[in-house]
Amino acid sequence: PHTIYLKDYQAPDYLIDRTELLFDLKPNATLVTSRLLVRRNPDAVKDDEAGLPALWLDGIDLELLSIAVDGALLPAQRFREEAGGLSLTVDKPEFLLEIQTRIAPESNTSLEGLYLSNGMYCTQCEAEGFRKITFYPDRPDVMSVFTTTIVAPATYPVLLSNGNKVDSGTTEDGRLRVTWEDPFAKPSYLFALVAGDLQYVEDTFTTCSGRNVKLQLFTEARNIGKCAHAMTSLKRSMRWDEEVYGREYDLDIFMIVAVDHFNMGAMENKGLNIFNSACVLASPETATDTAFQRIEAIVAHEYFHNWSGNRVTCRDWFQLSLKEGFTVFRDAEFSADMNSRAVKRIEDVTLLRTAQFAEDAGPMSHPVRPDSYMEISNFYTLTIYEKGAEVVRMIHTILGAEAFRRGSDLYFERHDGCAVTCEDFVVAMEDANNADLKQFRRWYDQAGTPVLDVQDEYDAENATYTLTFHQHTPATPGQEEKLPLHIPVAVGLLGANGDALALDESDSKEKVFHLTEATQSFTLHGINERPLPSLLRGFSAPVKLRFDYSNTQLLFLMQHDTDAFNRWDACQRLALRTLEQLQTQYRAGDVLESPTALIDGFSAVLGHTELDPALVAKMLTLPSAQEMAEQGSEIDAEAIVAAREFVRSTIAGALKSRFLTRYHALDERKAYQPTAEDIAQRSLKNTCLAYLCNTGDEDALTLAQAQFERGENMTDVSAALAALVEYGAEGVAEERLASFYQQWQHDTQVVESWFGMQSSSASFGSLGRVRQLLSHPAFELKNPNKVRAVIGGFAMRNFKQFHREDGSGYEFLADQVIALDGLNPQIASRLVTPLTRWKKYRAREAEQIQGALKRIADSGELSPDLYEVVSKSLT
Ligand code: B3K
Ligand code: ZN
Repeated sequence: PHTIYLKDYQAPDYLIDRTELLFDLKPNATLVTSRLLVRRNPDAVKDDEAGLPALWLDGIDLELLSIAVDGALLPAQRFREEAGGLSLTVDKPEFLLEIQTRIAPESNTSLEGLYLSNGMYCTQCEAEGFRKITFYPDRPDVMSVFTTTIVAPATYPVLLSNGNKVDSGTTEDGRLRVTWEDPFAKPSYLFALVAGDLQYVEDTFTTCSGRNVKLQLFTEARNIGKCAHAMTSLKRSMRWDEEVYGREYDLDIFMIVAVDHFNMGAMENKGLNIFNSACVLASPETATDTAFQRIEAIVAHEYFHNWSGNRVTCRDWFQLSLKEGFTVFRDAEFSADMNSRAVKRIEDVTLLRTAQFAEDAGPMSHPVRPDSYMEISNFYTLTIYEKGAEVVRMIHTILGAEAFRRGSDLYFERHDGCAVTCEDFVVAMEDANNADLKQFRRWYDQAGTPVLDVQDEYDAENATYTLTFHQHTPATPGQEEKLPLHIPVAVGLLGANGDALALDESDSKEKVFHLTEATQSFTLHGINERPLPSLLRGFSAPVKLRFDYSNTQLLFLMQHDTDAFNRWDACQRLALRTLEQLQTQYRAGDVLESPTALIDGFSAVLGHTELDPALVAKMLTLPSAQEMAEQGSEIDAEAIVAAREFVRSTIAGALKSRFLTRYHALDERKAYQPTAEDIAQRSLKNTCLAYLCNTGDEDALTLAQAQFERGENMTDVSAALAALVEYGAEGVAEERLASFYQQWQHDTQVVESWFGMQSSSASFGSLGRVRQLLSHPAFELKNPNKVRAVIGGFAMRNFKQFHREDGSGYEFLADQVIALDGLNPQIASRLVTPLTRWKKYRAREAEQIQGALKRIADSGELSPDLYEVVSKSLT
């Protein structure tokens, strides 16, 4: 595998004005005929005097049957098949190219290109999957108008592709034929095809200009009762995008298809979004609140791509965050508007701090706009998505909501129908507002998480309060020198009675300081008492903020901060600090000290009945072991587990009666609804239940048992089951798991979470159990959801068992990754992540993990995907 650099970007030599595709579907011999109107690109770097350049077409795993130019077969000396594609010498500036290839969807286990899932044909083309379908300039800056004809046996009554259906009929031999035409020019990565025996639910949406759009959601017959929530989410997204961004849908039809075998969440193909079943199908009996909210967010995300991604797309894959960062920001704001804003922010920041900060500090660290890659599939990362969204959010914060909207309007207007860069986005934001984001641009090309150290000084005599900020970003692989960034820091001040203090004459209670230098001070005047600062409100920048708060100050912020996010964050800081101290005590062999400050804090929070229960639930949730690992300088897995278990059980014991009171108060019998209010209530109730069961008391487990048996909705049932599995006796857990499986074995989504619940359980999910799950009849190594549930659940969410001191967890993961690489490189390369950060562990674990990685490296020829991650991790 070789490295591709942004600096080498060159405009394509040829453009494809029209693409006509004909698919004759057969599981092991699908014929693909393409007719391409090819034209020399006037904007290419060129010297045509010396003859026209060769036309390069990407192609992988294709059997080439014929090539014709303007109706005549192309002689053999005019083309050459090479690794990864086809090179043609045509010597005409414009021509019609016809190519026929044969492919075998049935044996395609990479789930990229055209493949079969439960007997249904579907495609996944982003980033470079189209080249597994036919020879084509498979790059996002070649945009073409597509017409697609599908021919299939009558057993595949539903034949779908992008755009509008323009023709349908039957062939002479009785097969079905349908033609779709997509009037919007698009890159090949947005192409999609689906063929199957599917049912659908239908609805309509009237756009702001009064056009009627048909909405269809396709799935296998057994899932037809699980489509309502996604449909509601879709309609809400469409309305929201009109209201908040002025973006109207553009085709007459919008389709969603649910597919069981899918590498990621979903895909925004023009007019035909394809979804992982787990990210679109839900019913109260089978899906948890978390699933309901995830579906709402992903449906919105993919829909929003219609503008931020499809109408305006990326010039090259280094610009991926242009569409992903922006679209994640858009979907986060949508979810915030639909649900609790603070809780949505807390969830996103938790993910960022846990996983993106770790990525930024590891061997795969890269900027939001990377400057090189080996395999683009490896760059669909938390940095591109989540940090990219934070960068867009900071632009929103710096410019303000109205100015941001002016910028986005200009961006869409200026670049509609084009393939552009992150730079174009920033320039549009500047031009629309006469703003200067020169220094801000560094966020796009500087990797690593900035650390922000803050000191304060109060001058009682002059009533001034000064905050001094010092920023620095640690070096990352290939980037030693870091420059100061433009960091917006939102700040509020609290007085001794807990009131928000006025920060200036106009009485504002919150201010955004713009840090642009390595060290910078800001002085506020007219501050008549020593204030307590509430810093980086709403997490206004993706940095690690350090300020020397005392426990008392953190408890005060937890009680009084008007910024809900910072209220939670104060609680997290207190918990992280407590856990850190306990790890030190554990390592020293000392008696672990009771976490009294944290208990006081939790007790106060639990008593706060007017606070949003969802926020309370978040505050009561301890940082995960993964987050603790990211926090410290050296990872001692055993100490992390010991400290965390100690804190949890001590809190559970100390506050048992308060948890019980709150549990009963929240345990109302009512019909399930996935509303923000009800979800909040259930989340706190089930948080209380988990703590109660953590005491191991019989009455608590009986409570869980009763909740499990009532079976009112999947949220309550699975929370109760998870608590029984984690804290109940092993025999009880086994029995409940078996009866649950018995009941739900025919529901794929439920079975997936049943797998995940076991493999991620610290007490139940031993390696032995996980191995058993791998040989369970419902497990399928070819299904990414099952792999993620069982193997991912163990390696990524079961810190305790995965890090067993004999290193068996690491060896197991290495074996699975090796086995998977032959089937599905993208999944193998994702799954290896927990092994990539070995340098951060204590010597013994570091050596074990490094050994497992080396074993993968030496196991034979790796896919480019896995090779890149493993080789970068080992250097
Ligand atoms: N754009 C797709 C991701 C494709 C990943 C390809 N390996 C989903 C999304 O972000 O909406
Ligand atoms: Zn996306």
